[in-house]
Amino acid sequence: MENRVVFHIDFDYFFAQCEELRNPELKTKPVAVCVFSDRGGDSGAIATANYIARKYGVKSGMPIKFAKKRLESVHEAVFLPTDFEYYSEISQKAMDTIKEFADIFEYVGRDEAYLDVSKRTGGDFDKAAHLAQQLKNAVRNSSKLSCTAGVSTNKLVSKIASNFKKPDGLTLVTPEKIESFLDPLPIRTIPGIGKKTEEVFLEMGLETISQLKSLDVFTLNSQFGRKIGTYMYNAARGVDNEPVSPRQEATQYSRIITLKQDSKDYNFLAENLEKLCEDIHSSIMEESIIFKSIGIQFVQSDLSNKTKSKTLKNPTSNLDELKKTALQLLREALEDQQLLVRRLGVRVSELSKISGQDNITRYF
Ligand code: DCP
Ligand code: CA
Ligand code: CA
Repeated sequence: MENRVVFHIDFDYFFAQCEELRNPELKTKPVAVCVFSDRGGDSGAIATANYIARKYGVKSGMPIKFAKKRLESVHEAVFLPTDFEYYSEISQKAMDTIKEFADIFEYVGRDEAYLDVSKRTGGDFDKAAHLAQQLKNAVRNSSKLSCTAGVSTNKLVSKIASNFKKPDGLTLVTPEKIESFLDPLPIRTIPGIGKKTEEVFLEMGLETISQLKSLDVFTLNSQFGRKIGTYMYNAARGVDNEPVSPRQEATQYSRIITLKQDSKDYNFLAENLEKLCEDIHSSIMEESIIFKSIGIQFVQSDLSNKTKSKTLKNPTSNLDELKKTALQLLREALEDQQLLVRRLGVRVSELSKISGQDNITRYF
């Protein structure tokens, strides 16, 4: 087959759109969904906002206080707390619909997925555009959600394409149009390139992807390291060979080990538990995941199981908080412990993405 055909699908103003679904009156008002911090009051950050609120400059990541200031004069503005369970429910339903359109389905996060549709379109981009429109209609029918689709030959260009026109967009970039599509875009539109990297290029007088192409791969590698340098070199040319790899939503991460000796000694178990926490933490950081529930597990000397878990007030990705909670669960679990512990495990669940954006490491 000559062409791969890849879709990137991204739900529009996702948390805020979910809120509009269960309360249609919100549709005509500015809506901001807030992650309130433990400090109380208005401390915390905006998770996302609907497009009406965005007109007032309200953005993801902005302190709630700033957002309230921007909407000060708008009395009907609505600020809501997050409800992750509800958003996941809607996401699952929509993702089930989306999967049906894929030869290979790759779950990226609650509001994002890649689809390889090379087989069913036979590499034909007219067919692909039609299929993407059908997918959007099907998602609207099954879940009432609007989403945006990027259609091209690889994950990178499809992702940039889906970002190009939102909400409710469909951007098709055929192989022969990739260069003219990418050239005028700001360097920042390359996934993984953040503010800091953008500034480095601006200082070099480089603003657009076309200008970025003036740097050869050796210059980029020496400035950013071989991995990132090569990634940028290829990205500027719309080159990305990363396959769409089958991936479903992870609902939990867990690790379990067999202890060097059976034990019910707090210090011995705590030491092992901390290592397990560190291990699990490094994999969830790679995936930019935050969690809300923490559990520990004993497989006891008679092979029976014992578990304890705790749900946090707010999702976190903090290692100290993970360790602290796991150790507290360990202490509680050992209070009436008769049997020795043979295997020790830890798990985190009720997962979400740190943000809708992918970590740059995913693009290598
Ligand atoms: N999110 C978050 N904090 C951030 C960014 C995002 O909590 N700093 C959450 C809320 C979003 C969801 O992730 O609804 C998806 O993020 P996106 O970046 O895809 O943004 P939206 O879906 O909200 O808007 P868009 O229409 O631009 O895709
Ligand atoms: Ca989105
Ligand atoms: Ca997203």
